[in-house]
Amino acid sequence: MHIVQPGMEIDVLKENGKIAAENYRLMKSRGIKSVDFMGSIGAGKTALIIKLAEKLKARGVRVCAIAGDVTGADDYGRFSRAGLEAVNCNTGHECHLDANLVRKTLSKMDLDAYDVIFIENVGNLVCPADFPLGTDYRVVVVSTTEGDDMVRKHHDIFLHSDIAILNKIDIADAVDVNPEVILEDYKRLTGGNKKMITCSVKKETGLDEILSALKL
Ligand SMILES: Nc1nc2c(ncn2[C@@H]2O[C@H](COP(=O)(O)OP(=O)(O)O)[C@@H](O)[C@H]2O)c(=O)[nH]1
Ligand SMILES: [Mg+2]
Repeated sequence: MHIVQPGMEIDVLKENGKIAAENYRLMKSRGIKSVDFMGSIGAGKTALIIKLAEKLKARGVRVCAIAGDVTGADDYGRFSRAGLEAVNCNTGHECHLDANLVRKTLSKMDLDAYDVIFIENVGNLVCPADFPLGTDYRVVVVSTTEGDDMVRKHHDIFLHSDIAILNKIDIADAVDVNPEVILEDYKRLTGGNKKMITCSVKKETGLDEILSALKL
């Protein structure tokens, strides 16, 4: 039987917050900008990170990716094959990265070698929301192939992220999804204070807008 003590969840989140603040200070002390990419499996996080990194590398920016997954090295392999320096970070069982795992991963990296670190979180729209990692930006990536109801079903992750991205605009018609519905839901949820950026990683649209939203 799994018993959760009263207050335990709060303590875990508090401890995570403390370590996230340390991660933030560590990366800032080395002049690194960092981004946590959250979102469902298949939303296009890996593909997006590869494209954004290519654009930054063309400008001389030194980028590294942390590939967060429960098990395996699939995304790590994709980053590496795309010529993006990467570090693999398996959670083992957990459905999200946490600040402590990221701290351990950062400790294995040569932080003086990078200007930007992109972290790909474990694919889902629930668990990562509660666990900031200490990045400059938290980004949620969703795609048209997930249907039009993800904002209505997953308030927390959209409220906890700084930027939302709607990917796979190129196949919205093919999957019978009207992007306007998702954009409207997002606007209603966030009170119109934040913008959801539409993009197609495949067709390479919207990528410059994402970089400028990340101030990169
Ligand atoms: N049509 C289309 N496919 C995409 C787009 N972005 C990603 N994909 C595809 O969607 C699948 C999942 O992408 P992936 O980057 O692995 O998603 P992740 O699980 O969020 O990392 C892959 O087959 C990608 O090639 C896009 O903008 N349009
Ligand atoms: Mg991936």
